[in-house]
Amino acid sequence: NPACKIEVPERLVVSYGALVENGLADRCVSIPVREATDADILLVHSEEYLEAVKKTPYMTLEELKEFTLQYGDVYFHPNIYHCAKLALGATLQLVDNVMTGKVRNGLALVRPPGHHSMRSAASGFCIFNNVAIAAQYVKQKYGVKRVLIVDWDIHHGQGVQYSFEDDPSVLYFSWHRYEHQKFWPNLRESDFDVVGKEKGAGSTINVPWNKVKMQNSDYLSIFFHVLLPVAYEFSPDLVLVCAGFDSAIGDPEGEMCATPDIFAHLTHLLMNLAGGKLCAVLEGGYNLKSLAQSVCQTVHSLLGDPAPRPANLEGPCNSALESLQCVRSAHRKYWSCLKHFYISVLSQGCSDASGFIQAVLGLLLPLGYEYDPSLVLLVQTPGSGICDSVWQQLTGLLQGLAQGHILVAVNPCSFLHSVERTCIDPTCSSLLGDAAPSLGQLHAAPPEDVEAVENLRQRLKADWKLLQTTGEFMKATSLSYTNVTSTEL
Ligand code: Q9C
Ligand code: ZN
Repeated sequence: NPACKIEVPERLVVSYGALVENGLADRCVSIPVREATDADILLVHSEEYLEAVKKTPYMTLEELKEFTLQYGDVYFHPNIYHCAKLALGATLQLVDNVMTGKVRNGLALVRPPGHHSMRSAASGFCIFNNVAIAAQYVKQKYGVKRVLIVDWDIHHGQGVQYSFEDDPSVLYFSWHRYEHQKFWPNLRESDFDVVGKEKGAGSTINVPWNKVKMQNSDYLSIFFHVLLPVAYEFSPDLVLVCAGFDSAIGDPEGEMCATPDIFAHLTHLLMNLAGGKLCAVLEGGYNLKSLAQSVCQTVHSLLGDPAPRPANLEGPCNSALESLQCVRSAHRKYWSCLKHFYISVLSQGCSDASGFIQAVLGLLLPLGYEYDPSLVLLVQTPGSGICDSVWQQLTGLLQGLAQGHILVAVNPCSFLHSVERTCIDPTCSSLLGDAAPSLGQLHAAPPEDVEAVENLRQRLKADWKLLQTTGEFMKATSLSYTNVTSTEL
């Protein structure tokens, strides 16, 4: 199928080759692959579909073409059933090794990709839904309570969304090229107002990109103002990434302009969730050069290397701000972190973890990324009331700035304390690259300081573009956004 001529074996050859050339492959633990079993596949797919795919290795070319016709933008090579079992098996091997603590995190370099395949249908180069099955697998095998799936591929992983639309234990986030439904797979259900069903309402988060050429600032703004606040409130036990790199510059499908460096930051920003348990699984990425560089940036961060200074952060474009605003209002009723912007750092004396984290994500990180310092100086003052795990989250997140150049001045009392306890100081642990312990599910932050902090944000946002969450479009179309609260306006 000519629509599929970009999903080629060279994608893995160049990705792995770049890891070897940059000395990254040697620093990783290679995990042996296995073939997925029928039971694994049936965690998400139907028996009829599995039986049909099983027959493809024995079909003639004519029969394969005929079989393929019932699905969209996918092909069946006689070997693909075998490859799809290895892709899924590799994903599950990674998840097993992360869950049992044998490795800290990892990237599964696999093809065919998975996020478009549905219960009874192949789609968009995908046969079995590697990541959706991995989420079901960890819930069943390890009793994991909450899984976050971050789909940074440039296409909407509709297969993942359908698998979990009524399941509150799996939070699915996807951004995708949408262009008001003009872009493949052209689904109404990829829009921002589709949020999940029944008990799962609020646990599907769609960020449609209605223009091409989105840049680093657009991606970071969505992380700071949508994904990260919700992810910290959700408090996952495991983070799975549908790691498609067709969202990087030069990709013929995505046509976006984010640079490969951005994946170092996206990865870094997710690494303090779930105690650092993160499994990235390759999805798309069709510009071989951009793909290889993006894969290296992701692995650098997974290995704990400092991230490069983020390039050209000029603030989000208006179309991105419109999407951001729409997603936030669609989800305001499900996530307390979206009800207000920055909360409760002042009079509460930082004793409230959820308010503090919201302020860090919504105010401190956007300012820090835009300012682009060459050194971060973090001072712990006595009596700040910041508990160890919150302090570790802060120290971890700030290491994404200044290429990881950070100098921390700790409160001498807490230092003495930790020597007595003969356990490692939380600051040292974070500087050594350990993930911060999970904060647990965050409750709604107390509302007292909303007004004061909101005033501060209003004053700062004229000069700091990464603080903006509304754009020029609001002036022209504010009347049509009737569910936007006055706080937001
Ligand atoms: N211009 C993944 O990235 N459309 N799948 C192809 C050719 C299908 C993408 C149209 C794109 C599927 C995993
Ligand atoms: Zn894709």
